[in-house]
Amino acid sequence: MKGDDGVSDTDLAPERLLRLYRDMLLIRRFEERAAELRMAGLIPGFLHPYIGQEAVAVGVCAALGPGAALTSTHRGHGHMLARGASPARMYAELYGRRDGYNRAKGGSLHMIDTELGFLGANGIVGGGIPLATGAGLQLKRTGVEDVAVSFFGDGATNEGAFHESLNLASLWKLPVLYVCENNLYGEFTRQDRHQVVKDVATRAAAYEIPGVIADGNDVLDVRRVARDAVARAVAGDGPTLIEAKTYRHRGHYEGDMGRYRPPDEVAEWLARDPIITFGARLVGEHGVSQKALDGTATEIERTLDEAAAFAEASPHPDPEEALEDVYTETHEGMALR
Ligand SMILES: Cc1ncc(C[n+]2csc(CCOP(=O)(O)OP(=O)(O)O)c2C)c(N)n1
Ligand SMILES: [Mg+2]
Repeated sequence: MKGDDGVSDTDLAPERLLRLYRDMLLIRRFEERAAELRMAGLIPGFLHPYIGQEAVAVGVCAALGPGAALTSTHRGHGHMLARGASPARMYAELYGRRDGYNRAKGGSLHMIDTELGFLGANGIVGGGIPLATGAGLQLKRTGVEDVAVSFFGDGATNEGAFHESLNLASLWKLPVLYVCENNLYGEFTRQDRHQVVKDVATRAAAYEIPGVIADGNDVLDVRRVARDAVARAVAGDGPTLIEAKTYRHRGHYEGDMGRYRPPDEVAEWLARDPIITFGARLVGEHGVSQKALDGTATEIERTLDEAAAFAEASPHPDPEEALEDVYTETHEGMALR
């Protein structure tokens, strides 16, 4: 299968396993430090931390080749980092600086890197789902054996865009992975108060496609399920709906204390931290040394030190740049640029 390493979970070398650990920890620390930088006044605007859900982005991206197309959500930093984005350019974008991925016009909610096939975070809940469907259609029309992936939350599966997309993707057998990260909440509303289904995966039945549940706190389980879905997609058999059961450790956005969640529920999920549990498995079952884990953590701190310094040193865009790279029309329909 194109881009896949063809290596089963049990055969993954310790270096590959350590890489998955590293990618998850990078996301965790990127987000924690972003929260601190925001508190220090260096990052303006909203941040929706991906903390707790790292195994989903890393597990799915580990199953993809370089030609895949991805769409994301308002909680998108983890997806972009798992795809291999530069933390320095991401921080620069969050700081609102010229060296940011989108020269400060994207920010957290609309950061894009088309070179990575990352078609963007999205402030519109469910907004990335039709985009990935369109990317899947393009792959199919041009005969490219690769996949499109859409990440979205449980809340997004109540949007019309989700249902319309699955309907057409099923009908046209598009090579798309629909990855629902069910973190049990849409904003401040618990899942059982915003939808009747407990398992979002059951919604696949309406479109006669597979609906598969993954342990979203287990990076290897997510990778396994994603690999199966990629194989099905590139074989021409159509899309798969993956539901990754997971939890966000913090509030909906930085500043939300998340008090609407029962403390025992939070404690239960914190005990299943995807990074801590995977680290313990690496040491206990895969012969990875604690020293290697510690070295990985040190390397990540250095990378993020440099990333934050890069962002801070990057100039603010000139006000005149506001009209570059945007398409605007006046009310008379006259293009400004
Ligand atoms: C179309 C639309 N409706 C409502 C909102 C406000 N909103 C932002 S995030 C969010 C909750 C989304 O929940 P979910 O899809 O489960 O993602 P999560 O935040 O849990 O990652 C809502 C309702 C929005 N941004 N876009
Ligand atoms: Mg949710």
